[in-house]
Amino acid sequence: METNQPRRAFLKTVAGTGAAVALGMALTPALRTLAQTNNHVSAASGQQGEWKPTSCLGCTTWCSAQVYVENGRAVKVRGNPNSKVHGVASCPKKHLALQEVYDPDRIKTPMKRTNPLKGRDQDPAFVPISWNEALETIADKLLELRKNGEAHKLALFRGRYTGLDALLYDQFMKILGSPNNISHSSICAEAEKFGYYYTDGLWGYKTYDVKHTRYMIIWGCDPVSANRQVSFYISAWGDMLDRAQVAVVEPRLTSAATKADEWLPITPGQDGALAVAMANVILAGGLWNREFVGDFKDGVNRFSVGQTVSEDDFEENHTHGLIRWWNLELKDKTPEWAASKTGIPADQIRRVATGFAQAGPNAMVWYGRGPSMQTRGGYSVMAINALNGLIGSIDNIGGTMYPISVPLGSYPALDAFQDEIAREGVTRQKIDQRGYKEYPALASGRSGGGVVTDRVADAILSEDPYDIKVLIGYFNNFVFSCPQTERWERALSKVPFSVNMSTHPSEVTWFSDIVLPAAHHMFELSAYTSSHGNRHAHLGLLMPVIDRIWDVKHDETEITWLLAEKLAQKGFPNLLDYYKSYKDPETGATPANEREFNINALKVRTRTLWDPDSYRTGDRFTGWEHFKNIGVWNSSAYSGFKSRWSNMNTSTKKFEFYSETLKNALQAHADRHNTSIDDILQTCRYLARGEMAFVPHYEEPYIWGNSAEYPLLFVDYKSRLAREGRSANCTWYQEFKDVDPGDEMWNDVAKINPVDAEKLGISNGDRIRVTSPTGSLECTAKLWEGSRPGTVVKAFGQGHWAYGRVAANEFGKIPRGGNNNDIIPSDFERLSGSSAFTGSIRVKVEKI
Ligand code: MGD
Repeated sequence: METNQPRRAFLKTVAGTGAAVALGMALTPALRTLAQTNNHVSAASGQQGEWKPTSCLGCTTWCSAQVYVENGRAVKVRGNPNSKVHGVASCPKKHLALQEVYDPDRIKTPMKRTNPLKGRDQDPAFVPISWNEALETIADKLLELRKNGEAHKLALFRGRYTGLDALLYDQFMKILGSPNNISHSSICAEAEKFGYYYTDGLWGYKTYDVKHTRYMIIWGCDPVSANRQVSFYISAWGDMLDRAQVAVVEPRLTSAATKADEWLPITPGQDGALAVAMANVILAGGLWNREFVGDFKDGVNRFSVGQTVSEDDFEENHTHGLIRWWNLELKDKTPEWAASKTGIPADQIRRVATGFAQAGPNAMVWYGRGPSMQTRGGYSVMAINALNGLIGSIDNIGGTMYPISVPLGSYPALDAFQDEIAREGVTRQKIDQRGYKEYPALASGRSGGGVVTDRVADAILSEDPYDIKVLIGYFNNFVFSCPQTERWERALSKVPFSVNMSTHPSEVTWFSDIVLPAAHHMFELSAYTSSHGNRHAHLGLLMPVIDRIWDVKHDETEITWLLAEKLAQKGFPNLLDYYKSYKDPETGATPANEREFNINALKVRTRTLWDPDSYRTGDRFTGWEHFKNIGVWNSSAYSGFKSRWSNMNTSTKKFEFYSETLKNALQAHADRHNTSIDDILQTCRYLARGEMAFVPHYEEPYIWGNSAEYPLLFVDYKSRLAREGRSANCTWYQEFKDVDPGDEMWNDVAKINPVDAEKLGISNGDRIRVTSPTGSLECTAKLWEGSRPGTVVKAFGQGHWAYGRVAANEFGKIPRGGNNNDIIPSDFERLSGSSAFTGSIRVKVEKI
């Protein structure tokens, strides 16, 4: 399917004027002037305003921002023009933060639960308490655990975070003696990293050289809406479209697809088939990159469909195992073979693969959650990234890039502050069951190296490996954001004592015993965050650009210090003694209170960037005050293209079409459980056996539900307004929800192709129930041709029942719309530990 709308004009406007246009408003000349000046007298109020630097944590993009503050009030936001990553450009999400910070539904004071019963139907009956009472209660619970030899029964849940997270997430836990710091990474995108790591050695996120690319295949993500560094990419998109061909592989018409040259509306779960067929076309057509991959010794292409090739005939340069990959997997995987599985015509597969390879090496495949966060997604994304390997676009101009590192200072050593209890506690098995036979979670090549976030609910319920007695959570809402939410409701009801540090009441808050009001990251605290894009990395400061309106504190630094003080008063001084080792790098002074601790930690960590005597690279500053005023440090522009070739972080240092790195990791995991790799793969629901386990390959998707009872496949995606799960109490989110193709304002729609709707007797606007094998939700039917026939497409984000008065129809009782996680079963891409949100779930739709 091809689109022919005037794509350049549309996207350039979105990019150039940031969210204003995306949100449906045009910038008047007066506003444009405002956006360009640093200081300004408001026509409305006559007040002098000022642009102040900070950063946004609305998603993994981590943009540096500026906030226009007038008369003490934040009134407007934009990208920080000093950032070389995105400059003044900003995605729409950043603007929503204004409504978050001034939300009347925020948590304004510490509270405690007075209803001892926990459950969705139990009003917690919170009452306000003092900070002192809250801290006393928490400190007592922590000390009780240690006294009873149960230090490990403390768990800390982390969602989004700042660069200072180590103070709480790592150091606090290590000194108290618990191994259970649990992040949200595996409900975010760990399986994406798996595809890179086991081919080109990066356990992390790529950046994309979009300004120099000539062909882009976007696979299962929407770079102008979500995924990485949206602010930069939307600003570069219009020019990129003038220069490059774009093909989008997606079961739904995304924002990027509306302006692409080709849309390949793939059947969910069949991504691996498409990837190996494209590889077949590239090799059989002799289109691979000789400089990167190598060639047949006599220069004659022997990749012929159905024929094996002798390894002796080919000499590889910067890659490993190409011939084995061809012989084991690719030789029979023609576009005709893939067409029946993917629903994409063979000629389109051939055309896109050929155009992409001919544009190589200045071309890229950019993939996201769609093909990766599937039950058998690990091998699919290895196959997709292997296309980048075939055309030599890894670490190459116009291709995919490794992140540029930011040279940060180290934190003071903490070993001396860990007592016997702490040293023993941290050696325990983590509560998420990582490293169990069925949860290898092979992050960075290690058995149990990564988190399995969503297993925690079941582990708490079954007390395997043990029970959790004290839980502290911040900046996360797992009752809403993890699959099969009712398990989390039961699990949190079971934990005897839990603390939630949050800006807003949430579904997690509902089950908590103590609630602490958190400072808003973008406007009310000091920290840092870093990002990369546009051939640069930046480190941006988060700054208190406005006075705190309510009695809130920064969770990672201030609350942590106050807890350390309380613990010291009660006879456990180790944590406070350690935190006191954060001396001010300028004066050498020991922190005397939570604010000084916060600033010292920030200065210690970033000293290599702002202190002229510690300077290493990138932007130069005259000192801390100078850095604070600018608000962002930039690296130099990346110029080391191809330096990673034969210098990759894989076992062979090469790009691995036959992954020795994965073989080693699987073998280590199998050894740990005294079994074979085949047994591990069977346990993890993969079909591969023998040598197939080490090459990127196609597997039939593992699907929940049978097609007779559940005829449609469910497609979950992120709104371009989604500040992860926390936009729904902003009226702008509801008001402008139709910026997502096919969506509607103040509504939550499941988008169904008219062909399917007719068969089901469903009309536009009908109230419907969508049911999967593990749950159901209610929302509105939208007939939309942008949904591939056979699918139901629905944005994640609505369905909150305890996130404020806008997000719910009736707070605490009736959600607004439906939460996709109520119908997504708890399942995993086990090799990476990721939750499976895509390509794996069948549903039925009924009119109600
Ligand atoms: P959120 O749901 O955004 O985060 O899931 P989580 O990590 O659980 O909830 C964040 C909580 O932090 C909210 O309660 C909010 O009020 C609070 N909060 C907001 N600002 C602050 C602050 O400054 N400080 C503190 N302390 N608290 C704050 C996110 C996760 O969801 C992610 S990262 C992804 S990528 C997944 N996306 C996704 C999806 O696309 N589809 C489906 N179905 N599920 C998904 N779940 C995942």
